[in-house]
Amino acid sequence: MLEARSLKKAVVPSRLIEYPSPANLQSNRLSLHVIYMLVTTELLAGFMLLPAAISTEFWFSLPPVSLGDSLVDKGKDSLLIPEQTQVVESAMVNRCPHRSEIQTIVLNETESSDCLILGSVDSYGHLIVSRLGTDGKDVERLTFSVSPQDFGVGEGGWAGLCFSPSQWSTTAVAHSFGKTIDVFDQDLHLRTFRTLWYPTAVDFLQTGNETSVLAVTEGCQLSIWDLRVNEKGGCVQRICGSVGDILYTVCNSSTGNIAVGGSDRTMTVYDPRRWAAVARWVNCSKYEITGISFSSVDPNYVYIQGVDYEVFCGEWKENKKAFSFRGDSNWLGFSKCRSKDVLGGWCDSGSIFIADVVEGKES
Ligand SMILES: *[C@@H]1O[C@H](CO)[C@@H](O)[C@H](O)[C@H]1NC(C)=O
Ligand SMILES: *[C@@H]1O[C@H](CO)[C@@H](O)[C@H](O)[C@H]1NC(C)=O
Ligand SMILES: *[C@@H]1O[C@H](CO)[C@@H](O)[C@H](O)[C@H]1NC(C)=O
Ligand SMILES: CC(=O)N[C@H]1CO[C@H](CO)[C@@H](O)[C@@H]1O
Repeated sequence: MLEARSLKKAVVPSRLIEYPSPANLQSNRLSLHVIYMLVTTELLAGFMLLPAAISTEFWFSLPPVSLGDSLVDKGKDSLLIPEQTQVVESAMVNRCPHRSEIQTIVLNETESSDCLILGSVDSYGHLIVSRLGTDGKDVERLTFSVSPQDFGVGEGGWAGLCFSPSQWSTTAVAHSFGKTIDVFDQDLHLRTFRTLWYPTAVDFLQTGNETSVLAVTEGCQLSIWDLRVNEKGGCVQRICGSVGDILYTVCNSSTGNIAVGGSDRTMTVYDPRRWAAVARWVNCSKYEITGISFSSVDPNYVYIQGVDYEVFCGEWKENKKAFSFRGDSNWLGFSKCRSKDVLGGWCDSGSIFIADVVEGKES
């Protein structure tokens, strides 16, 4: 059983981000990195990045959370009640010269513990990857920047980005308007996959020790692409959902399952060995689903984020909700740490929410 150990709310000073721009429905515009520090008691410090008005990114640090036994207060229907805290430090990340609205930002760890890789992509598909110190300070200037393949033509729109789990320098960039997924090794263009519909989400999958496979949601379909395959433009699988619905999110679990969700408010989990649905959680969210992440603590649990400002955690096989929390206005960005159950959301109002979830005591 999972339990929330803390839920904190902090307000981004409005002088920093005066009028946050909304980006697209499913844009992923918050990235979270958490550092565990050992002092006398164990402490947890949060760290996040959000893009502001258009094209700059900000870095925030929150006060450490003590990892004591105290659990979060809960209201009706296991709705967690946030505890107010304050941003202790903030800075502008000054080297992401995007010229249009940032759509996705991703932070990834590197071999060295004091350095992170920051990737960002804007609405024209312009990708910038740079290094960032874990203290938010510059370690090095820009690492590399790649202009979209169709530079100068086309229109802006949603764009997504993911790093290969085995090699951070391998990056996939999805550009909605161009109906393309471009794969790069640093700034070297490796391949373009052409989707049938506007892509809405992209994620690398790991099948065994292979990491050349990508999952993409496009329209009502989940499509799977393999860098090693030439036939059919690299598309190795297409799974059709109900026509007319739009999928907005795809993610994989440590057990290999793949989950998708979207406008029909339903989450479907597939087994990639048979491409059969192993679970469906119909109408689980009140509004359209724009984000799903499997728990890193227990892969039987997922976190589902909807267009309103709710996020809930539940057991996907049992279709059973465990707890939820809410932002105080629409999410502008939401993400879960890659390897820990720490979730962060950024709201239109300027509030940020951070939840820390652990394995509960009773089972
Ligand atoms: C996975 O790695 C092992 C050992 O490195 C190798 O023998 C095997 O062929 C790899 N499998 C695939 C599918 O590449
Ligand atoms: C995806 O699956 C691989 C292994 O199958 C795992 O290492 C990785 O952490 C998974 N990603 C997520 C977000 O759980
Ligand atoms: C899910 O919601 C739709 C309406 O959006 C409704 O028609 C359908 O019956 C619901 N299904 C279940 C299983 O609740
Ligand atoms: C999402 C992602 O690419 N995560 C990677 C971040 O970096 C570490 C170490 O280099 C990898 O192990 C992760 O898979």
